[in-house]
This record gives sequence, structure tokens and C-alpha cells, in this order.
Amino acid sequence: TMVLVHKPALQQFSFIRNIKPTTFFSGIPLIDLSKPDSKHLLVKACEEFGFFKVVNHGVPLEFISKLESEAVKFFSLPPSEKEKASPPNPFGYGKKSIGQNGDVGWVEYLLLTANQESVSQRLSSVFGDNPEKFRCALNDYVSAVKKMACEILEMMADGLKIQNRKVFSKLLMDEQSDSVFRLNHYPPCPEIQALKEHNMIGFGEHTDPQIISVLRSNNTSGLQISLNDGSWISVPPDPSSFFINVGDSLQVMTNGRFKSVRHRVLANSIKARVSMIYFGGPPLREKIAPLPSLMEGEESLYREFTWFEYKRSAYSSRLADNKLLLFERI
Ligand code: GA4
Repeated sequence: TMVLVHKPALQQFSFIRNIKPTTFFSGIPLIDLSKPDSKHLLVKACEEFGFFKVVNHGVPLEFISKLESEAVKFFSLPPSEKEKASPPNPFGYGKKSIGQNGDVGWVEYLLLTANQESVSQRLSSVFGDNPEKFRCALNDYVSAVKKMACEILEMMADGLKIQNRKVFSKLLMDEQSDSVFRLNHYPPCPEIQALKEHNMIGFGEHTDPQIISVLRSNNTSGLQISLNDGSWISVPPDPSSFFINVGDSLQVMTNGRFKSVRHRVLANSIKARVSMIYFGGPPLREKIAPLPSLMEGEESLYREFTWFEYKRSAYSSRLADNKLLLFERI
């Protein structure tokens, strides 16, 4: 239930009623990428939750800490400096407002293309004293995370017994892949401590439109995922692991077998949360439809669309909307 709290400075944000204290969920599937057998657990996790945590991921911790410190440095700049990198659409700095359809959150962020060549010129001014340092940190991190995402997608294809294990990963590997990178900063919100039974929304509930999302955060809680019964569970933060989301496009390609997970972030009253997310997407012209080999005897739940069509439709919707509804077969 959404509740409006009548406190002038905060009333523009969204709140949720929350009577229970935060309890962490211990049932999040844990996938060890160094074990080939993990492919079966991976498939199970994507069917049950559309969400899991990975360890032994092969991404150097140095890449993670370097990019995190660059992100922290950026978000610590005076507002006037950060504004030089706005607006966020399609790429740049944004604050409070998410997307272009009226969603707001207790968050500021940088949206970037994951294609290295085209990191916008506008941003280089912001990384003032040393733009190359930021660019390198971003490049190292995104390359390593993309490689891991492709390995995971190949293990998924194996686990699903698909002949071509690159069916999913090739979409991210494509030069024209429409992948996005996001740095989020959720400042602490001390005022919410007074609101005992309410939590403020950092980033409202939604599913990710792409194929796969790879999230890493600092040690601050806030991320929640929605279970099939509609309840929300808190994900214990783990700065040395990655969290993987199934996106809408992967749900479609698996004809609904894998679930695109609904998730959100709640504001924290004490500690800042910093997260970095790689959204692996296909090229814009790519046709998205259930894979024939996964449909034996089944009917397609979705009509075919291009990623361009889906993205256009998703980007003109509100965060919480069910974006796949328009593409379901009746
Ligand atoms: C959710 C996943 C990614 O963060 C994102 C978001 C995008 C945006 O911030 O501009 C959207 C959201 C996301 C889905 C619905 C639309 C578009 C905000 C919004 C209200 C970058 C993406 O690809 O889709």
C-alpha cells in the first residue's frame, strides 16, 4: 500500500507501509561459477526466482573497488558540477526523477552506454581532473562483467539443453548490443528514522527490460525482490559477490520458463548505498521471440517483437507497469 506522508520536504517521494522489521532472506540461490555442475542450479534459480547470487565470478576485486571509488568521487562533487552531466536521457546524470514518465526515487545516478567507444563527451568534463582514470575504471569493469554475464548465459543455455550455447551470449557480444550501465547513489535519509512504520522508496518496483542484469553494491542493504506470492524479501548485501536478474527479454526467449524478477530498493536512514549495474541487451534490430527448441508442444506466450519496439514501449511506461503485457498472446 502506498501512503502519502505529510511532511513538506518528503511528500514528493513514495513510501510503503512496513510494519515488520527488516528480515533478511537466506534462501537466495547461490551459484558457484567455478563448478560446471552449477548450470542445473542456475536454471532452477531462474525458474523459481529469476534472481541469484554468484561467487567465484572471476571479476578482479581491484576493478570493482576502483570503479566504486570513482563513483563515490563523482557523487561527492557539488550539485552544480554533477548537473553539468545532466540530463540522464539517453545518457548522463539524473537525480530523483527516474525515466520520463513521472517516477521519482531517493536516488541520484549516472546512466551510461556499455559500449566503450561512445561514452558521451558531455561526461568527460565532469571527470574533471582525470577523465581517463574514470574511463579506464569503467572500461575494465564493464569488460569483465560482460564476460561473466556471457559465461552465465552460456551455462544457462547448456542447462536448458539448447544446442547452440551462444544463443543468448551472442546478443551481448554483438558490436551493436544495446547494453546500458548504471551507477546509483542512494544517500542516507535520516528523516525516515522518525517514520517508524514506513519506508521510503529509493528505486521503485520494476522488472528489467533487457536479457540479463548484473548488480554489485557496497555493503548497504536496500535491495528487495518480490516472490511469486507477492511478498517482498530483503537481499543481504554482499560487496564481493554479484547478483543476477533475469530480464524481460530472457523471459520471452524462454517462453516464460525463466522469470523476470520484480525488484526495488528502499532508502536507508544511516548509510549510503552505491550500486553498479550492467544491463545486457540485444542489438536494436534483433527479433525477440521464444526459442523453438524450448517450445516443444507448447504455444508461444508472446508475439515476436524487435528489441527496438520493446524498448520504445518500455521506456514510455511507468516503472511499476507490467511491460510485457502488451506483447502477450491472448
Ligand atoms: C529499468 C532498468 C534500467 O535501470 C533502465 C531503466 C530506465 C531508465 O531509468 O531510464 C526505465 C526503466 C529501466 C524501465 C521503464 C522506464 C525506463 C525508467 C522507466 C520508467 C535504464 C532500463 O533499461 O529500464
